Amino acid sequence: MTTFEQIAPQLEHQAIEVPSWAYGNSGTRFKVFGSPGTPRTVEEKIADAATVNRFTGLAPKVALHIPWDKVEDYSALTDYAREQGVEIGTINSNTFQDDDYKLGGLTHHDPTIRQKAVDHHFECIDIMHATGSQDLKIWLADGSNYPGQADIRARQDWLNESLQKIYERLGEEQRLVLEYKIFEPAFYHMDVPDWGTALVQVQSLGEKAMVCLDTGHHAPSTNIEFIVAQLLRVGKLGSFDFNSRFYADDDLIVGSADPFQLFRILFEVIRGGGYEPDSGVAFMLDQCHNIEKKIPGQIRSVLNVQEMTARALLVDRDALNQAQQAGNVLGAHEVFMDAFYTDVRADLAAWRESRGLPGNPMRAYAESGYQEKIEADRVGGTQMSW
Ligand code: AOS
Ligand code: ZN
Ligand code: ZN
Repeated sequence: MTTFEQIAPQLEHQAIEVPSWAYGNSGTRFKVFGSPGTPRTVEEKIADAATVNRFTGLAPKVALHIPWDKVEDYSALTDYAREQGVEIGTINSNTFQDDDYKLGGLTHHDPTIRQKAVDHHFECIDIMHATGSQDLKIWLADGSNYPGQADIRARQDWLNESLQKIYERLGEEQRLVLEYKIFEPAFYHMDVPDWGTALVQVQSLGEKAMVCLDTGHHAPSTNIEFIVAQLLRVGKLGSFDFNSRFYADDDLIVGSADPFQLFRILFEVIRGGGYEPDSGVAFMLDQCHNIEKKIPGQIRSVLNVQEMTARALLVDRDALNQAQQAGNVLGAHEVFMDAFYTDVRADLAAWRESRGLPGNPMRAYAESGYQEKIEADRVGGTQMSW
């Protein structure tokens, strides 16, 4: 049996990047609810992200989305983030909210629109230089709604040309991570619908191009941990967008809908070396808090990832391997499930306290007065959406 004491040192380096848009108002196509205390500026979003880190020690970076988080001076924003105790992480591009991109961005049939989308990514890379960000994350809304509407094959070539241009612009230490999604907003075909397409595209670019796996972007019943294993096997898993879902891209709190799936994913990450500090696999959240308070929503999320990581680390890999080699089907399954069913909450609370963190970050935040303060202070101005 592996014990908590044995795995505790491996929890030290865990880092989960939080998305700036989790602190803004969001919703569905039916309604975006406003909520008291919502940031009115990028700085206020960063302050909230830093608060999540202060209470958990788990979230040292905040991802930005351009143009949602556009500012005049990114060096000043980087300094501001550092003063708050966090770094600016991944820069996310956005080619889904401009009328020109109605029929596609990087894959559009018109080369001038494709170039416009490429230029947007060049701007993102400039921002990355100012913020010291490593990753440019590209998620494309590109696709079509009706069979025959678009040349789905030519668009793969146009996508590749566009990505090539972006890739060539990257700095030495920078990476491009390409995210795939099965559907939405396009409903007939997406230009990057699955990990196979993402892999084919990034493999043709080079070493600095990787795949981003968003856990909510698959068909129901997809074995996501298998995709994790395969991408790690070929060295192309660049990052995760963690969230959980009941139906499609629900963007709910990671680990809330299916904690066992999160456990299985994290086990394969660990098994495949993706949890090593220098593995190059970035853990990120991609979530929206439509009805719950946003900061506690984020605290809950990073704690869920930590808790399932601890349980996945508890899998006795030697015993598992022995049982597998012996063809002991139920013995191997039992080793796996023993770890999943281990309640690590009390051990984690004690471990946090030993490091000067609150044992129960949810309660500590609720008692801190931060929520009441932002609700009182942030009146006037315009609350940010996403
Ligand atoms: C969209 O479904 C994707 O998950 C992207 O990662 C997107 O950029 C993010 O959700 C912000 O909307
Ligand atoms: Zn995502
Ligand atoms: Zn998504």
